This record gives sequence, structure tokens and C-alpha cells, in this order.
Amino acid sequence: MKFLILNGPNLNLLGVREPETYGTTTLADIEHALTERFADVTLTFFQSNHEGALIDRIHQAGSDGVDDNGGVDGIVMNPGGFTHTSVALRDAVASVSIPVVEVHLSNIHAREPFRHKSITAGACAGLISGLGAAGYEMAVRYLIDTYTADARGADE
Ligand code: CA2
Repeated sequence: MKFLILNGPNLNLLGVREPETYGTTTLADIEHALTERFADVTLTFFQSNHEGALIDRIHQAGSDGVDDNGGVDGIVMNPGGFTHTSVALRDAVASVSIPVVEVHLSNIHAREPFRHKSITAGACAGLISGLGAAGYEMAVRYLIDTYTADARGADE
């Protein structure tokens, strides 16, 4: 089982700027905790401030051949500000046949009105918002459970 943890713009600043909104945990802290918690699965991490780079990584993640060309079994994605603007990112998610779970650290519905709408979430399996870093763990748990259930179903 191999999953991609994809983070969008400004998430590289987590724990460094605006701790009152996003807390003091860094992205590296989140990635480290996920690696420890899910030692039995392969997690790969990618963060970019560039829309096209995120789209390219989603295409790669959806490609066949789990071991050598970046293909994975599912994606946990925090698209950052692109959540609210990017039809292109949504189209990239819709173009792959692996499950994608959207995660937000903050509750986007409790913030400014322009954050209430997620363009990308409609192409995702589901959305977790407002539960902090725990949301990433819940999303990986969901992907593991879904993958395991699908594999069992295929055996029967
Ligand atoms: O709550 C989330 O996870 C967000 O995806 C975070 C985005 C925001 O644009 C979304 O509406 C909700 C922002 C990414 C983090 O931006 C930072 C900016 C300054 C300092 C630290 C982080």
C-alpha cells in the first residue's frame, strides 16, 4: 500500500508564520508523525506552491506501476488556497481513478466566506476540515481501510 500526502501553497510555512491560525506544528512534524503512525504503509510526501507542479504530481500518482513511476493507491490532499480557486486542480483529481481525500487543518466553513466553497472537494472521495493535523491521520486511515476492503472484495 502506497499513499501520497500532497500539500499545496504556503503549507511549507506551517508552524513558522501565523501560529494563532495554524498552530505551531510544522509540515515536517505532520509528515514525521504520519510516518511513525503508519509504519506498515509507504507514504510519500510532496509540497508545492505551484499549481502545475501539484497537477503533474496528481497525474503521476494516478499512473500505473506502484513501485517505480510515482503511482500510488490513494492521495491525501490539502490544496491550500487553490481549494477555493482551482478548476484545473479539481479536473486533475477527477482524471485519476485512485481515491483522493481532501484535508484542511482549519474549519473552512468557520472562516471568511471566500473559504466556504471548495472547488476541489467535489472530485474527492471526501473532505475533513477543522480537525488539525489529526485530519491527515484520519484520511490515511480511510484510505487503508478502503484499500483493504477492496482487496478483500476482489478475492471473494
Ligand atoms: O486549513 C487549511 O488547511 C487550509 O487549506 C490552509 C490554507 C488556506 O488557504 C485554506 O483556506 C485552508 C493556507 C495554507 C497555510 O498558509 C499559511 C500561511 C501563513 C503561515 C502559515 C501557513
